[in-house]
Amino acid sequence: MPLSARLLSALTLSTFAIACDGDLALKNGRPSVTWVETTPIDSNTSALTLWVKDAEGEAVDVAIRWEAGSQSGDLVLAPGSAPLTALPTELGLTLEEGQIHRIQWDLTDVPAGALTLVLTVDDRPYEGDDGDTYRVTDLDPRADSGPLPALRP
Ligand SMILES: [Ca+2]
Repeated sequence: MPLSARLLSALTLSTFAIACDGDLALKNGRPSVTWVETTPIDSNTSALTLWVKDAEGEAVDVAIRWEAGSQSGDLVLAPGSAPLTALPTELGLTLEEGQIHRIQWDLTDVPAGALTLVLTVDDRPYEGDDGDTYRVTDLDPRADSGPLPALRP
């Protein structure tokens, strides 16, 4: 193959690779939290179950805050809890609700009664925009909540 043809071929290949990268970035499905549920463990700890979904089955970070009237705070994990970062979602690819995860929530600084959970879900924590935010209202973490929907505002 003449040099010019090889150069052209190499150029075409690299252009193709760039185009593919662009397509992949555009096609990233944004992750979501679909449902949450609390189950009390003791007076200051509740198990928080959450279902997390991502179209590509990517690992997802979930940041959670609570709001109760004029008070609010970051969710504090109880000692020994599972993490809220790099949550796998592959097992939920074919499930409408996504993959189930369960963490333990330290309620020491959380007031009694119902509150709102604000969950931000990100599959690309080190690049691009922050993830989408979902809200769960009327959740009492010291009670069996049953599954409650997480909704976009
Ligand atoms: Ca994704």
